[in-house]
Amino acid sequence: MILSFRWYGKDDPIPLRHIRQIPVIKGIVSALYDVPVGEEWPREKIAALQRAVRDEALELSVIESIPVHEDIKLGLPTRDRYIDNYRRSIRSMGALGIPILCYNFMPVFDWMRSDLSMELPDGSTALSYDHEAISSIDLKDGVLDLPGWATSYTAEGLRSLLDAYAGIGTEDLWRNLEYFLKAVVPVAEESGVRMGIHPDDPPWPIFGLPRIITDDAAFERLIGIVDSPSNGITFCTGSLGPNAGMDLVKSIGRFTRRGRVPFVHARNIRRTGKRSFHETAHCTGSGDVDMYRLMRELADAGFDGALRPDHGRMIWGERGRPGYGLYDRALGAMYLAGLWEAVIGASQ
Ligand code: CS2
Ligand code: MN
Repeated sequence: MILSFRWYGKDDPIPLRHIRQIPVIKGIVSALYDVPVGEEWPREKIAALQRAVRDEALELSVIESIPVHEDIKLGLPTRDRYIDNYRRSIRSMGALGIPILCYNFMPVFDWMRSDLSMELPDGSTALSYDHEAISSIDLKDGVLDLPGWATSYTAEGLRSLLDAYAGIGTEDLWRNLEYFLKAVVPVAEESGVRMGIHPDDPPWPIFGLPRIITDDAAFERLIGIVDSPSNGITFCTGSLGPNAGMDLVKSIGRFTRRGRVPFVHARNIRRTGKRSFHETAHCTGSGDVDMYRLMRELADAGFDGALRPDHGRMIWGERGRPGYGLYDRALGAMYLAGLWEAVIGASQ
């Protein structure tokens, strides 16, 4: 298992030098943040990122993410050009020996929360989600009015994108995902890159937009589209955790045993209602995700991919990118490393 840590590149307020001081971290999860969505990632830029990581005695283990252009999700005729670029970017990853690619297929928005700094009883803050609050938001003016939330869309851009999705239902989205996977997975396999789709977060539709990667049935359907070790899952415990009907331990074991889990996001959440939850510290006692049993099951299933602490709380007065401060993620990393050492009976 490669214990890894997400780094947002040179603009991340947390330097690699600090990440390196977390003694258990071996891998870095990163991306290029200055390539327009849909364009090919220049190989020399990926190589420069890899060099910067190696200069701190770490390894660039995962690219998270190469974003999938909305035209691909919408199934527009322009998608073929973007898919071609995607394939070329994957080839470059493979040529540089970067083995894992995380991506998602969520329309318009990535993860969604109603509050980016909900105060927990101990004075720390965490991200939280309340379905009623999200459902009461009206996007017709193209403005997502949530405190602290930055979207990359102009009002006009968001409005026209939402219009474009008006005719897209769940099955359309599956069809478009299928088209994408059939085009890119063979290239990933040839290149020695394992792709892992990130589940939808939260795992249900928001703003009337379809969301499809939400449970075991979806994973089963996904891996059946192209039967390849390169067509896998990023098992994000915090994204799936709000789905109370899912047995995460069973699920992670089932798909890991089939060789389809190259990457794990370890994050804990506490469910506070049918469609409400907040994030917590990583440890089992803090939330509803049984981290110990998950790690034991992963070890039993022979997990050999990368794993990273996902969102942390803000503690000790730290300020920064929501979910991506240093302190709580570092605590999470140490905790996860401790669990892993115990379940495999050896240090890494
Ligand atoms: C991440 C996602 O911050 C997070 O919750 O897990 O933003 C993730 O990077 C993307 O969904 C992957 O494409
Ligand atoms: Mn995640």
